Amino acid sequence: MTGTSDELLTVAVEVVRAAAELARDLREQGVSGVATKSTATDVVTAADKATERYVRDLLRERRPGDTVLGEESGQSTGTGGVRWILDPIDGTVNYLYGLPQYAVSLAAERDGEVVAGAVRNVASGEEWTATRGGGAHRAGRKLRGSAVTELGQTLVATGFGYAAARRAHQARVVAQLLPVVRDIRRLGSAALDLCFAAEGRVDAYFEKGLNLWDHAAGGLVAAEAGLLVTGLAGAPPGPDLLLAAPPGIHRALHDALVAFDAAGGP
Ligand code: LIP
Repeated sequence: MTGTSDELLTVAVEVVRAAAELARDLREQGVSGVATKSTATDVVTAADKATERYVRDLLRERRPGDTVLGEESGQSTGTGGVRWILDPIDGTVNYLYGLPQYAVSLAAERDGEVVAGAVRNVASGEEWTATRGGGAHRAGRKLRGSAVTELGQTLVATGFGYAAARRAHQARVVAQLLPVVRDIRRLGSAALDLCFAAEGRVDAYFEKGLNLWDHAAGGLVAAEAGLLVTGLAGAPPGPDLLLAAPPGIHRALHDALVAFDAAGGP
C-alpha cells in the first residue's frame, strides 16, 4: 500500500487535526504525567504519549501495514514502502508552560523520501502543509520564504539542547552570531520554526541536535517554500546541524555557522 503524495497528505491532515484536538483538550484539563528523559529539563507529558498512541491508532485504521516512527515509542515494523514520522507534541516545554507554540508534526516518507507533511499549531489552529514538488501552503495560500539578502538584516530562529555542556557551546555560537544578524528568536518548536521560516515570519532557522521527527514535516514545508534545507559543509540536514535559509542569505549564514562551529561541541 503506497499512495500518491496528495493521498498521503490527505491522511496526514486528517490525523494531525484529530490529534491536535486531543492535545488541546488534554491541555485544557491540565498537564499531567510529567516525566523527564535525557535530562531534568527534557520533559514528556501524558499528553505526548496519549497523542502518539491516538495517531498510531488512526494510522493503523487508515494505513494498515505502514511503518510509524514516533518520538515517544520508537519505530513499529511495517510491510509497505511508507513510513510515517511523528512528533506528537513538538514544543513540549511550551505545552508544559502553556505558551501557545507547540504542534503536532506528521510526515509521510515513501521509499526513503519525505513526500508529504503537515504541521498544526495546537494552540492557534494554524496548519502548514506540503507535498514534494507540490509547494507549501497555509490557509490556501502558497508560501514563499524571505527575500532577505543581507545577513545583518536577517532574523534567525534557533533552539538549544537539554544537556548543559551542549547548551554552553550553543550559547557561545549565539553570542558570536548575535552581533552580525538582525536578531535571534528562540520559539521552542523546530517544526513551527521551520514553518515560520517558510512564510517569512523569521528569515532563517538553524539548530543542532534535532531528531528526524522534529524536522521531517517542517523541513519539507520550508523546502517547498523555496528555502535551502541543509547541513553544513555539504552534509545533509540532521542531528549535527539543520539550516533552513532562503537562497539570498544561505551562503552567508552557512559560512558564519561554520566559522562559529555551530555543528561542533558536545
Ligand atoms: C523540541 C524542538 C526544539 C528544541 C527543543 C526540543 P520537543 O522538541 O522542537 O526545536 O529546541 O529543545 O527538542 O522535545 O519539544 O519535541
